[in-house]
Amino acid sequence: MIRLFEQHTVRAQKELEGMWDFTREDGRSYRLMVPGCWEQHPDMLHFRGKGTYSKKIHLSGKTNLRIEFKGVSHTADVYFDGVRIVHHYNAYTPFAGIVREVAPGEHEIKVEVDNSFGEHSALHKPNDYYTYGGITRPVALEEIEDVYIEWLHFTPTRENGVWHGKIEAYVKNIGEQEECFDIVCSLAGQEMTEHVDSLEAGEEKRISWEQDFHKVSAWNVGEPNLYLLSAQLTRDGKCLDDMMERVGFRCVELKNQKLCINGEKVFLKGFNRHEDYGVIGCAIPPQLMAQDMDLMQDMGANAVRTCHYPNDERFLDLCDERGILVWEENHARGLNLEDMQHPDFEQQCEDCIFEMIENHYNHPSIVIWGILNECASETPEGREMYAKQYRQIRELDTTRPATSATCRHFKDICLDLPDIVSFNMYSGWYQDVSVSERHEKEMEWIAAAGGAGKPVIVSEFGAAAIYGFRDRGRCKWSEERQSDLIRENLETYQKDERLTGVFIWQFADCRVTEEEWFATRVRCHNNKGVLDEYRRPKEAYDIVKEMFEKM
Ligand code: ADA
Repeated sequence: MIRLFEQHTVRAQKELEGMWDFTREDGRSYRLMVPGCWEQHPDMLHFRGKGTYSKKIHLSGKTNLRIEFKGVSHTADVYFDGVRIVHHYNAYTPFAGIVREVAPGEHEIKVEVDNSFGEHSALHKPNDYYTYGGITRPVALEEIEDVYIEWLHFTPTRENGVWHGKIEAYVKNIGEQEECFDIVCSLAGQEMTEHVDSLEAGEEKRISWEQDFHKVSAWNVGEPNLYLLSAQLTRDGKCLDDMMERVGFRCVELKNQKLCINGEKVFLKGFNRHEDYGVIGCAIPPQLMAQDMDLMQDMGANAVRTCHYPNDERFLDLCDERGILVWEENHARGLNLEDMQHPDFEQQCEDCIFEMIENHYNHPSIVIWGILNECASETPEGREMYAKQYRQIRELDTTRPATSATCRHFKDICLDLPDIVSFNMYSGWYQDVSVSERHEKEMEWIAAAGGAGKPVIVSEFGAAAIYGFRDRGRCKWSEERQSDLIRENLETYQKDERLTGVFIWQFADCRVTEEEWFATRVRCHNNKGVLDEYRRPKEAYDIVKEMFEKM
């Protein structure tokens, strides 16, 4: 499954799922499932390095091919019949390669994959989550004409109770001739057309329409109404290409220190969720994504934070369908100033933000963009990079607020930059302090350090528990202690009118890298899940359910 809805009925598209040949850098060969992580194979439980996937395809006629990878962890070099067609860094954003005028017959796709750490990687590093290896998300093989639709964007706004929509189509001409064409878009029974006399060879064009929509139902948490935005590119009555997107009429605002959806304030009751699942790593199939969603909603959650990277589009599709609000963030966790001054850091962040917003722009469930979790926001040099990334987000999307989760308590010098101030706090776990007292100090500091008047989110709080470890003394690492600390935190936050949301750390236990201090993590996992990595609920599950239902 490439998406939870069909994106093309004219463009030929198929998913290259199934067994691919795989040769590890030491020459050993395997057959591996795509999508999948190579760590699923007993020979590669901890393999960090390079390997090459390959697959033969057969074409019945001459065509241009577009091969889109939804996620390869963490660096990919893609070859078509031995010629490199695309290189990509970062496991968490889609990318595509194009091959023109491919003859009918058999061809070979090779993907060199590298999940190693080192000077070539500023973002994928030893960390409190695991960088798996493999073609971990779907691969789409598409046949396209010389002129085709690269993306469709939909921007809803509302004035005086009337919904207004801006639709943009981004068309590319990869041919050697000038092209003329018509493009027709339809949304909610309304049609928009444009004739393009000339698009020069190698050129790209953004075509946009704006319309009022009077007979639509809004998208919101309790009522996630979705509409299909469809576009067809035609010439002389023949349809050359098409694309569908699924969109919602909703707008996000910040009013009186609250996050508002369609003018109504909302309190985010959320989880931090890593893309990680026992035995299958980060290659979570839609069935298990849906189960995660069922579990979060069963506990009364209405939000999820994609810590700490852009998520699989199918998960975001589910959030759109379920009315789950999403804080999606670029890929960065706990990088100090030295890490941020890595020569590739800024470009790798810029690419990740660009690809995240370009590909995920239409998801009505995404209501917040996040950057740079717990990076060096206490330094002037770090501040420059925070400011640059906030500028990039606001250039790409003026409709959603931006934030960043800080842990630089009492010394962060960037609180004036985000639209929403967010902080991670582990009172009672890392510091044996009263949650309520520490919370007051934090809120006073935020107001004085640039956050005055801004909505505030407690983006992380929680405690660890080893699944199955029960202790009547409620000692640390027991399920009982985790329950007590989550309850104490939520009792404090539910009373605080200054907050617009909380995200529990974390939904489920996740694997971490057995390097640096992360190797001290019991089981080489971050054990603060309310469920373990196999989605077995700990005692805290029922505490969260009880508390969220009261909030
Ligand atoms: C930080 C970090 C999380 C996780 C958490 C923890 O807040 O943002 O990724 O590492 O701490 O469990 O300590």
